[in-house]
Amino acid sequence: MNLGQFSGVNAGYVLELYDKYRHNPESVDPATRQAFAAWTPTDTLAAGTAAPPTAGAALHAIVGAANLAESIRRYGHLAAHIDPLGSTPPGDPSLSPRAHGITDDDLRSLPASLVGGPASESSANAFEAIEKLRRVYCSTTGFDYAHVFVPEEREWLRHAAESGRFLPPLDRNSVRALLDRITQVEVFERFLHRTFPGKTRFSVEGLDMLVPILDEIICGAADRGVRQSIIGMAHRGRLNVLAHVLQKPYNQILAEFKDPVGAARRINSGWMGDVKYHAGARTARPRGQMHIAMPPNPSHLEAVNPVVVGMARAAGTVSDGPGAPRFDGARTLPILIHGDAAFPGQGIVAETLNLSRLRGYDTDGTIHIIANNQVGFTASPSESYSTSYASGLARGFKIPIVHVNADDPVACVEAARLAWEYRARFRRDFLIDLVGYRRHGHNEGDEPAFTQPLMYKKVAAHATVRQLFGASLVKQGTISQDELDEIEKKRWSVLEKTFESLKPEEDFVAPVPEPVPAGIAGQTATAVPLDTLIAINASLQADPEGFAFSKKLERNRERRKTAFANPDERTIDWALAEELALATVLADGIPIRLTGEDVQRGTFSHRHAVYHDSASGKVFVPLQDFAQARAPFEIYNSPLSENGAIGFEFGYNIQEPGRLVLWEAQYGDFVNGAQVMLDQFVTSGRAKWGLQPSLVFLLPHAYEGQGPEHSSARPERILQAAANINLRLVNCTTAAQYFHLLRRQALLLQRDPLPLFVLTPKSLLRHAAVASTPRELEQGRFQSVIDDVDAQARAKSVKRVILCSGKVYVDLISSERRAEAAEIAICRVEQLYPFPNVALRDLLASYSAAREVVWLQEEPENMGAWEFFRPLLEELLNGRCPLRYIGRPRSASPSEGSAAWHQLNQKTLIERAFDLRGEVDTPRPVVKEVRSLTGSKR
Ligand SMILES: Cc1ncc(C[n+]2csc(CCOP(=O)(O)OP(=O)(O)O)c2C)c(N)n1
Repeated sequence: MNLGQFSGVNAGYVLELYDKYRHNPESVDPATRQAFAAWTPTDTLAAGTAAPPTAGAALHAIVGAANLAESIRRYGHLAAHIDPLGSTPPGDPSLSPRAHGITDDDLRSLPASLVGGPASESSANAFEAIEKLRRVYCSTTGFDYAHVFVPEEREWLRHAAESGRFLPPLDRNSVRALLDRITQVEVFERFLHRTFPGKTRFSVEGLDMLVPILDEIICGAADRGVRQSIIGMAHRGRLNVLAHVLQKPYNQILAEFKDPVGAARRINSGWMGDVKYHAGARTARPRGQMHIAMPPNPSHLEAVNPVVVGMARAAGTVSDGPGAPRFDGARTLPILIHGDAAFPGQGIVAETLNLSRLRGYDTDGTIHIIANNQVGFTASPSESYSTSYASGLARGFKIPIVHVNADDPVACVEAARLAWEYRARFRRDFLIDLVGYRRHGHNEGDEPAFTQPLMYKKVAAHATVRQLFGASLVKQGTISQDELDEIEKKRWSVLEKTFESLKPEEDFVAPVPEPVPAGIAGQTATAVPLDTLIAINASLQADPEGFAFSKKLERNRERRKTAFANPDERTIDWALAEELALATVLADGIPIRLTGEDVQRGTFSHRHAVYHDSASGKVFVPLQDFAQARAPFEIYNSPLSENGAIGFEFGYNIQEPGRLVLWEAQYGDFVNGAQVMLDQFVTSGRAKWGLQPSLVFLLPHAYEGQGPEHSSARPERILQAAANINLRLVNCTTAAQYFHLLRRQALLLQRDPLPLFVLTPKSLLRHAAVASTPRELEQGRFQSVIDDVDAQARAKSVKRVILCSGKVYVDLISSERRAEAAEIAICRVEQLYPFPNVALRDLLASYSAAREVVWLQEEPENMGAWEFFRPLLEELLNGRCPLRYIGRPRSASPSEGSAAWHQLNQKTLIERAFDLRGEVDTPRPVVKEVRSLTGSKR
């Protein structure tokens, strides 16, 4: 017999065993010894060289048996009966002895030890051991872990599956408690179905075991000292989980179904509320030792994933002193519940999984559950994913997967216990693919048989998991039929009593944010005494002992070191203003987290918040290592993600609102890759759910001739979402303004938190016109509008007031035509939202002789702030003088694709700004001229 004909890892296993036997026959068990004794391999086998060995039939059978065992471990899940509706599993040829050239009789003649593992221990021969393996791997659980690369983990998973050590106890009390829980879950849905017929609730029925699975994970985690669990989930089963896992009182849920009109009267501060199956909750008291939270969820499936892991990261980040904060994953457990169509379909899932092992994002493992009802709205699995299972994506991330039949409560509980133990031991993600069905249509008013007639014939005839489990317990004699009925009756009566005493108006509870006293933001004192700044800067810029800075950074470092030599000299550039702002915030005891693509150095090589020793590669982070710091600073280069990365930071921010959390875009326009996060969470989270985010977005951009991307950070998108004071949008033009702005944001975290969008510059980062003096940090505060000081001195002769924002201001004041434009005032609107009504009103009033006000912007007319500002400015002017627009024409693209074309347009823009000839009555928008100049007129 030629050993070379055996494929698979078990040829190696047999040879290893044989080698052991050769050196010491006593080292293998007697049956194996006997098999090897009948086999006479050539010397070449042992040496592993030249001619293939020959052996008798025994060798063939031995290798076949070992390969069969391995195939069952790897592919047994393909034959597992994981579908409660009874579809035939695909199976795999390698699961049959024939595929390995052996028969059951061969197996009977071989020792059980060839199969290995716990299955072999109590078996008389290999056949028995293989049958035991089949019961483990091909039953109602499909253990799918062969893709796990770490041998220690794989071995642990193998042993866990085969030993059955995570099977739950099956004594009377335990199974009765499980039955009671399943009954509670089912009765809740049936009660709602009967009481509110046709009302959407996205019932869990068909996946009822979701709740006991969560129980098991949470109890396991609580026993091991985890104090907080954060659950993310979509609509399916949410009400049930809220009621039973988060202990949201029945009366609150029932009141939401009643949708009382009176509750609407309480709506204020822009609060609009959301549908009940998007609501979040937090357990008021710990459940056992554990606090459980579920953030609110938008309709956008899976979007909540990075938010939950960000929350978990924040909850586990210990920020009790300066330096780098410590992360303790043992404190918090994130759990994500996915849909079987949404998990493979939504890219945010991959983005979130990709965060799971990254420094700065790792949460020590998330437990994922796919609530797999084998249908997505009306789509069947073959229309939803190209992988074999809905969970396929997780394989690439080497996440162990257990597919489990939702009609087998014992198997489900085992899967949950295994998930928790794996997570606790290896601190990595785990996935349970809970395979069930959907009892009703997508929602309860939907007819599923239109599209899945065969499936729904089966569903209609299919008993519930409570009925099946209850019947099996009665049959086994564990409980009586009367007890079964009694449990159900008790659960109905709780709901009925609650409903009878319901007072919908009072029971309806909505989170309404506290109104903030007017003027807080504008009055926030952000100046820092010069002495303090000098001391902090000296600490920040001190060279650590023996650290070799890059030679190319010498000038930069020298500039920062000497920045305070003359307090009235413009020595503070953008990066230093930022470093000082963050340092002073840390000195005030407020922790900071800054992330984004390449933020440590800064996309434009300006920040250098993390230095790398040229010789050793060691890093030095001044903001983690300066004497005055009282709070930790963390800074991470994010992965190349916007949607996932922003979702994560949003979660971090709402979990720990006392920390200043900043995210920087590589270029501002890329923020649109996270439009879902902006729309669904950041800008509307307050109106829908009463959340109070304060996340900071730094959005570098500039019209510099580099094409349609990176020119605009698309302020129009942010302004479109601006209402009810839900955010701040700023485009500031000096380093001092940026300094005061960041400090203001930190100081308002507790008192007036709002998301802050900062349109930050690119080439202006080092521009002399943007640099500020140390004195400007020592004095003043953030100004939402900056007047033209020179023009103000001759206000009576000013004919045109130009209002502009951001970099274009520098283009205007750097123009040679500026000197001769005495009749023109160039004023900056530094804060675009909240609209600086009072400041602008006063400013415009001060130019009483003005014959026109111009809004000037670089963006096309349909972009930028113009369309938002126009009605507001018209209201302020109240017909006193005309309001004109100078800017690029309406355009589908934010800017020109050629530098030459850009320069031409920019030049025309500036010329128009200083050209008073065509004023007032004959407005000539730049649009026409630009088109003809570039020859693109149609
Ligand atoms: C991003 C997104 N796209 C589309 C929808 C509309 N939608 C709501 S539920 C649903 C089906 C989801 O199927 P699945 O993930 O299997 O969850 P199930 O509803 O079956 O529990 C769809 C397409 C949505 N909510 N979110």
